[in-house]
This record gives sequence, structure tokens and C-alpha cells, in this order.
Amino acid sequence: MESEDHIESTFVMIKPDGVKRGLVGEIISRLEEKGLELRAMKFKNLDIETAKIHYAEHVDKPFYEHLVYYVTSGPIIIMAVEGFNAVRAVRQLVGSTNPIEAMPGSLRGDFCLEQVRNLVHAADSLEAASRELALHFNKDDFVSELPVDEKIE
Ligand code: FUP
Repeated sequence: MESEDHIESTFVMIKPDGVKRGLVGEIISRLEEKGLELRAMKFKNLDIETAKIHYAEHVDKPFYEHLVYYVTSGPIIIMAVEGFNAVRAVRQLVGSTNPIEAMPGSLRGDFCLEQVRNLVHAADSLEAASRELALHFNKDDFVSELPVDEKIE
């Protein structure tokens, strides 16, 4: 469950269709324009084992195998994103799971049509965010909170 009104870190993935369609810049811009800050980022292919763990809650669903296949089918971008109420803020920017129900103005509402290839994943709770950040990142992947100009002597 999300706590009210404080700085949070959340996990965001630009899925293979987002990368393939050249929407990486647009998606990151939406996060930055909202006021959220990047704390870690990787461009990579997701291995099947990690994909299975990531989507373990869906293991019994009919779409699970296809989901794992799809998310490992091409390069992805993974990010740690920080900000005020970041978990809920990012979920709002991403929009509903089914793109047909996602509001225009949200990423899924504006840029996709299909439920599996729905462009971007964002953790849906603080617990999920912690679990997913720990699954995908190491401690030294995260940058410091200091603004750049404070580091320059
Ligand atoms: P979300 O948190 O919005 O990504 O949605 P879920 O965790 O419920 O679902 C994870 C992924 O499974 C979705 F991105 C798309 C896929 N999915 C289907 O393919 N069919 C469904 O009926 C539900 C989800």
C-alpha cells in the first residue's frame, strides 16, 4: 500500500514495443516534465529468469507465458524514478493496463492499443516498487541525490 504524501522511489520499465517504436525519449520526457527524477537507468535485454520473477504474481494466468516471451523479445529500458508520491504519480502517467480504457493524456492512452504490448510497466505499490528495484538494480547503480552543480568545486 502507498503511504500518503512523501518522497518515494518507484520502478519503471519501457517495454520492447516502446523501445522499438522510438518512444523512449517521449516516455522519459513525460516523467521528467512531471517533476520526477531519474536515479538509475539501464538499457538491456531482460533474461527469461528475471522476467519470470518480475511477473511471478501472474504465473497462473493464461497470458503469463506470452507476457514473459514478449518482455524478453527485445531491448528494454529500466529506471528508478524518484519524487513526491512517485508510485501513484507514475501509475497516473502510465494509465490503465488495458490501453482502450487508459485515459487520453496517459502514455498508454496516447500511444498504444493492445493489452500485452502496452508500452510501459510501473510498480503498482510501494512494496512492488521495493521488490522490483531490488530485482533489477544493484546498490551502485543508483546516482546520488546531489544536484550536479553542488559536486563541482
Ligand atoms: P500493469 O500493472 O498495469 O502493468 O498490469 P498487470 O500487472 O495487471 O499486468 C501485467 C501485464 O500483463 C500487463 F502489462 C499486460 C499483461 N496482461 C495481459 O496480457 N492480459 C491481461 O488480461 C492482463 C494483463
